[in-house]
Amino acid sequence: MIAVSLATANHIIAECWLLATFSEDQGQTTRRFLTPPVLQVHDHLRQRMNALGMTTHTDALGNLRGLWQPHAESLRIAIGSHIDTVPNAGAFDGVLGVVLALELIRLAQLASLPVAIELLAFSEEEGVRFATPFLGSRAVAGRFDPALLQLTDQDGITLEQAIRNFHLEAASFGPASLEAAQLHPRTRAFLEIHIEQGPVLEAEDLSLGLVTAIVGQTRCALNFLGHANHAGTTPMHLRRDALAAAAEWTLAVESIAREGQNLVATVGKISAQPNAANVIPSQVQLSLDIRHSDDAVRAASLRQLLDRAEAIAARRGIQATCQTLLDQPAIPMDPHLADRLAQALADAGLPLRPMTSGAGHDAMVMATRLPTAMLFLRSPGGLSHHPDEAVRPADVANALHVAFLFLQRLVASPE
Ligand code: HGY
Ligand code: MN
Ligand code: MN
Repeated sequence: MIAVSLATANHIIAECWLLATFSEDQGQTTRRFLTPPVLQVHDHLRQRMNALGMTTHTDALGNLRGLWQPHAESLRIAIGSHIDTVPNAGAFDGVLGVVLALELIRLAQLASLPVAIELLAFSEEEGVRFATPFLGSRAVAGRFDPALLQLTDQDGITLEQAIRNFHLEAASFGPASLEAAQLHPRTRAFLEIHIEQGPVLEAEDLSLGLVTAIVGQTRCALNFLGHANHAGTTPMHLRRDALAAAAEWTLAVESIAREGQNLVATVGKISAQPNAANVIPSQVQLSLDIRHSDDAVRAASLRQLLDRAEAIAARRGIQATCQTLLDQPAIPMDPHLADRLAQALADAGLPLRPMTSGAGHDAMVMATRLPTAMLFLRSPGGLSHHPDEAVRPADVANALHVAFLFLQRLVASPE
């Protein structure tokens, strides 16, 4: 029987705060895909893994991977989460799952559990730098489309160039290294431990949640094309103002999502050209993020929003176009693994709270490849994607304890 102390939990939290200092921006945590601070995170995690006797390597998509394998034929599982962040992020989204996995491996070693564990520190889950999420886990799950290599970031650097610029151990990047990034075929299960990033566990005063499914999400890039003109001489009725159209549509997105049941839709990014106070905007780009647990509802709602964009544009004499960047179906977690997690929660004397994840996770990509389970920790204040994101030490201790009990159950009965 193991007991996870609050001291251990506090060490884990302190390590997440340390990793949060590895950032593109001074004084806040921003760590986009394969930017320089990722090298600092890799150096730190690689040292930790080597100290645990793990072998490590960086794969073709910049995922840092570590392997603890007591015996060549041990039951093999993968555990991990992402190390990239949104701009001005908190210290726990993604990284906590990686640091917890390190401690879980240490506990498995102390208990001489006959299990091989691959630790996956995914390089790109948020989809910030190339507006496309889950790049790292797509490579591990064998779902990476090489056409994505031509995506460009805000500086015009392609995804392929970003990979080549990063000091990857895999000297030659190409189809062979992409193939080599795929999960070892003997891997039986994937576990991701993550903060809930929402208000449910906090509202019900619960420490942990058992994820049963992850909602589907669509991400689009909208473009409103109007006509620039002089802000002082152009009468209002003669304007083709792209920003006014985009603003009208943004409010329509909010009102249509409010009318839906458990539908969420967000316009998070906007850029306007020529972006001058005395010029009527000729063109506006907006992002759309729309999510629902039912794929048919998500598709129908997206159609309704795009029809609305076209109607607004037509009335204003401008054009509205949409490029879909991600169409990620809702994904159920593996029921057998969920049962074991439920048993582990009971073993730990903790209540069972099955729940759907409104946030996307690498687990939804990994679940297309192998049986996958997710465990949530309470998000104090229901806050995430915010520098005040937090976790409670007791919840971290509970998560580690339940994950260890889950491992024990998996080893005891792998089928
Ligand atoms: O956007 C999300 O759902 C996740 O935090 N990447
Ligand atoms: Mn995350
Ligand atoms: Mn996130």
